[in-house]
Amino acid sequence: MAVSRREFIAGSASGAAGLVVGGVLGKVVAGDGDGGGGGGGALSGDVGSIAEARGLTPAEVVQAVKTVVPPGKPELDEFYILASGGHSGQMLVMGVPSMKIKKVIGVFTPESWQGWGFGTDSGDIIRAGTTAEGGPVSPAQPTLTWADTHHPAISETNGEYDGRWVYINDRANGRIAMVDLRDFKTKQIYDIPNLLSSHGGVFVTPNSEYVHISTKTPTLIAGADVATSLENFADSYRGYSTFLAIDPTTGKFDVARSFQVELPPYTQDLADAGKLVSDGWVFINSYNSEMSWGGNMEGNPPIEVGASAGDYDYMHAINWKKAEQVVQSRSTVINGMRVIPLDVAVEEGILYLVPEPRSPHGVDVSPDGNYLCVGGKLDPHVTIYSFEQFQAAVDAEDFEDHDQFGVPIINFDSVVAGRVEVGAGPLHTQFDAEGHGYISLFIESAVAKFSLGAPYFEGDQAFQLVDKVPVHYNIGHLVTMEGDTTKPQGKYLVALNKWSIDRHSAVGTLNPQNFQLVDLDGEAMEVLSDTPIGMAEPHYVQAIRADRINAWHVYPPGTNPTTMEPDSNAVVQGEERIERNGDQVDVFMSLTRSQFKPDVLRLNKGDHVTLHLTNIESTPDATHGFAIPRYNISASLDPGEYTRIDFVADVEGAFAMYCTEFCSALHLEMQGWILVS
Ligand code: CUK
Ligand code: CUA
Repeated sequence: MAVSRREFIAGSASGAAGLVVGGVLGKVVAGDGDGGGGGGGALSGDVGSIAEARGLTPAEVVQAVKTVVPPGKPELDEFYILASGGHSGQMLVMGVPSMKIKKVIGVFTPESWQGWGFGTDSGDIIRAGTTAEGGPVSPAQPTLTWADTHHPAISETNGEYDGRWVYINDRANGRIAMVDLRDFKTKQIYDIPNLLSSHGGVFVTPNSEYVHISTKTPTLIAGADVATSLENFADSYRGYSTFLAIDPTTGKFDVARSFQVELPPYTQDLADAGKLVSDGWVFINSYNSEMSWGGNMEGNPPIEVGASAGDYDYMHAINWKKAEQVVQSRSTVINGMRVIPLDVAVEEGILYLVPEPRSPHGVDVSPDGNYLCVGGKLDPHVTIYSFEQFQAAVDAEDFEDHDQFGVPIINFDSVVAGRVEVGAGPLHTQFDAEGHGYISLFIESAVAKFSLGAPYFEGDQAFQLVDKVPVHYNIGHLVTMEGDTTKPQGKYLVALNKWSIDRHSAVGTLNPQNFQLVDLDGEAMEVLSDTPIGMAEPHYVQAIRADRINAWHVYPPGTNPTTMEPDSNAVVQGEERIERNGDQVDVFMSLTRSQFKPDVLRLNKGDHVTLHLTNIESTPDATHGFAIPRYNISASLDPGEYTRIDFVADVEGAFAMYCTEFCSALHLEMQGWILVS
């Protein structure tokens, strides 16, 4: 609702709006305010006139002031969020509170503007992510070039984000990638053995010992009869919890030190690492403990019905510190990965099940490590378990039963610390430093704030619904700033909404996802802004304090981003050359403003060509592109960067190579000729 300038100023006398408007608008222009009403008026004058002309309320002006990052003040974005790019296969980098997208990182999918996967050695990273044993691929399409990224996980030191690396999974194909936050580029993609798909089981342990990733739909066991496997589900399928060891210097996966724990063939879903008191454990939700497999045209209920038949599913609690020792002596190797069999995991006290209300989705561990908050999609409560009670129940063997695979089921009543009725369709929980949880309510389209128990809140203050704010619409994940670490920062919350009817300008029959920024500092939660995400469907995001990121501005001269080391084939100015050896041609080329050197390549048809390209600039942002028309080759080299391109000159003609970045006044002249004759 728009207000007149007079109302605007009068109405702003109370609350934060009054402070800002009163202060900033000290010099309100005299006049009756008729001049600017409606659209199309020139936006001049003071804040009040402009707000009036644009039909903004005082509250909306305050919201804008809280989120604006004016030109030249990037430091006002106090946080980065690293968001999955959904089925684009990429990752997004955004700022908070501006909510502006700063970068799209090419991960699993070729991304032409970055030269990611278009002829450079980055293609080797994408190809390597397709070829692990156990990763079924079509001989006709040996390289997977799409993915469904879901859950980013930032590396941690002592339970806090350390800003070094971020991992992200491919829900579709059960793969994982590692991105280095020095240059925000992907370094490794790994196709995990025994995982056909994955979902939310991605997180890093508190000192980045491991990144965890688990199966979503369970995997067919080698040797099981495919045709009858669904009817014999319990014997034919298994889940796997994977602990991928992280190399402490490079952040890459150390497969030799990695291992898996075999799980029952339920559908393992979201997961989180224990921390502080619960460090050494991980917790994984599951649904479909009914092992329903569909067959709705074969006389069976659809999976959605079959998987919701029971009243409870099971949270899996895995003692990874114990598993790390047991794997040395009691594992089998399946498809190149050490696996602790299910019966060994039970015998050794590595795996326990905890009943949880049916169709659970998120499990999130509180900053002190003691509370495990579970949202059940079909239950209006958040169920809050205590790790200390869980530990006592394990020690006392306080089991209510065992499942059909022999896994002990902890007595539900012994481990529940509290339940809070929060609303319809609770999914994921994040935290602040004061002992509140914030849970997304998918069906209700809202965020509910609730209190945890001791040491944060005691007596009738504990486990209470505190506040609720509507969001638009159908919220999935949400994130508070560093809200899944031991040191949450509070301040803001971002709601990741799946639907956005009437929230953005019409862009055809598919609406964008809608990120909403929520202010957590006031008495009540308040939505500050809507941001359309013009690609795919981000699932999870993590938010990290900007001052924890130590990104490079330029590469040390000749750096190969795939190794982050200077490359022996990089050139310095004056050493550019072409070396021919039979039909192998090596070109050592420099790129600088505004020329390629050499700028003419004379090739014979059929030559095997290796281009060693080095951007010899040291000026930040002096990036050059390198593209060859019709050869499907595109590279992008940041200052100091080396990259390699291999191709066969199998098409005759004159091809005009050019730079794809407008790098200088003579950028258009940054071109050259490749003659294939
Ligand atoms: S999931 Cu819960 S809303 Cu992939 Cu983490 Cu999307
Ligand atoms: Cu280099 Cu344009």
